[in-house]
Amino acid sequence: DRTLLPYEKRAELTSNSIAKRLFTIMATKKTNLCLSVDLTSSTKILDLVQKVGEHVCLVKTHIDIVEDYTDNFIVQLKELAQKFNFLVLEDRKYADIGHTVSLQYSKGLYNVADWADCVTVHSLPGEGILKALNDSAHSSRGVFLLAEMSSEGNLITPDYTEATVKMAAKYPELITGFVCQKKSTFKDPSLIQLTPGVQLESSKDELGQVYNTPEKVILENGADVIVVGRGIVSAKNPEAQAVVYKDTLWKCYTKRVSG
Ligand code: 5IU
Repeated sequence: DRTLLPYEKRAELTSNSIAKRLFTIMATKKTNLCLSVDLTSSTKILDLVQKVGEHVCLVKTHIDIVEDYTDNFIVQLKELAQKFNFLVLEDRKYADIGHTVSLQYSKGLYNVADWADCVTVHSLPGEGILKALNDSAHSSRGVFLLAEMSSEGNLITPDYTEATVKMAAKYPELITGFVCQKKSTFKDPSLIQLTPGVQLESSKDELGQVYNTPEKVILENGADVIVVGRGIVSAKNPEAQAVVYKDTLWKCYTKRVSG
């Protein structure tokens, strides 16, 4: 059972440098919280990250929703990443043919390859997408491959999930882990399970997002890094709420690894 090993042990097993760093950050900062900063103003993003940076292992961005993007925004975000010791995941969900994805990854306005420690990728187009990223990513970069989604009625089938996990096994140096919802999805303890769709109470939003509780996703469903967006971002006091999430999530993890 991959989920019973502590993060510091799993850090020793990885072939991907970002997975190693992320496991190590989680173990040293004692947090498995990933903040999804889905805000459209760069100053609001930086203000929030300044407040919660010490409580998270990973900050997840959607760079294409930022209305006032400048290269300086990235410089400042990376300074905060250094200061607070967290990694940056651009949740781009690449989904095109390899050639196009290599351009989207390393060209254009955002130059994601320059600054994102890791990115999310669909397996839908086939292996070429991983080949492309493997060629254009430098050695300290990682990919979270989408094996499942949190939204109601999504079209991913069990066969698709299984084929996704098989595809990842061919690129151990590139793959940081899977975005998935279930413990049974993969077995390899060197890979990280990133799970979105988490709030303190189970619920849904009006557009099909499904929320599970920390207990459920960590103790039953095998989540290693837990993505929280509106649970923190829309709270009256995001900083205080981040601490509540961090403590709750970490407690579930320690319970899991202590048997
Ligand atoms: N996200 C999901 N579900 C998924 C995948 C990504 O919610 O299956 I893959 C993203 C979308 C959003 C964040 O950026 O994670 C969750 O935000 P909320 O906690 O606000 O729902």
